[in-house]
Amino acid sequence: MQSKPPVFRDEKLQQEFDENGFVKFKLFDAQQIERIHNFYLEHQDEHETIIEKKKFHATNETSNAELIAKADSFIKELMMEEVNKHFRDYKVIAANYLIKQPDIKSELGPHQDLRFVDEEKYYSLNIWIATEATNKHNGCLRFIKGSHLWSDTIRPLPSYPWKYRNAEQLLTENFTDVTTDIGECVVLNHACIHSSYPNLSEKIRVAAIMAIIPQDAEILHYFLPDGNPENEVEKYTMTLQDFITLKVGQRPDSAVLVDKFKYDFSAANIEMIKAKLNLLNSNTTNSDILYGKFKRKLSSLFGISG
Ligand SMILES: O=C(O)CCC(=O)C(=O)O
Repeated sequence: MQSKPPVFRDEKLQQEFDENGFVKFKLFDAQQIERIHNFYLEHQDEHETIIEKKKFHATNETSNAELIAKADSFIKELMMEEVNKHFRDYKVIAANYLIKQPDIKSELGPHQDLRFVDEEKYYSLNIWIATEATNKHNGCLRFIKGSHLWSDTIRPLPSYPWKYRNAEQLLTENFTDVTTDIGECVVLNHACIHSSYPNLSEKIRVAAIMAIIPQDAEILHYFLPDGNPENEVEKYTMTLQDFITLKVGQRPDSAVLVDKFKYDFSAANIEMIKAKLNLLNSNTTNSDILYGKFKRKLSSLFGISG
């Protein structure tokens, strides 16, 4: 069992989160959910300026600083009506809408989210809540149970070669679907491998997320400049304002650079992944060649692949 500082008030939820890397429980009532949905509808046009290019999109990809700040404070204020009842000793980082247009291209492939803290000592997490019940048909989440414990990984912006790039097929075959009812949230460890189905319904799927970290953890941000053959990663300490003003693909404007280090981004051993998945005797093939050139692209704070 991990000795990282707990943030859940309920021990059972904490234990499930520690073991699986995610947990779901009822957080909001129907009126609160309606307010989250209505705020999105009021700002739908501003959000949907990018839907020609992206069928899965986030507020902070709009490059609309005013909208990003407004959505961030609206979601934080609303979430805080309930979050203190369930969490303790934490601090909030950022909040955002995540939208799936009704389109097959709204699928989100296997990924881990950004690394916001020193994950050898702490974890960071998203509280994710959709404004209607979610299932396989309209874009629910799915997870590789326990994958946050597989290995320590640096996950910088704007893109990097993902540790599990050689195992996308294997991962896709081994996800656990997490459907939700109205008002249920999913809390996910940013290091846990997850994905979400495309939205094949007739309506947009609207979700809000808020990222939090343990109270004592420093907020970190990792940046890997493009065209950097040495894979030299820059590590910054961040303020909340630094996240709001962070521009896609760019270094933070005024955050403090605390370290630069070379990092080995080689792919995970496929046998290790199979062992973790308890699949050592299976015939699943190694898709290393197919995905060998795959580079994980992160276009938003929360690790959305572009
Ligand atoms: O909203 C989704 O479909 C994906 C959410 C996600 O990947 C995240 O919260 O990190």
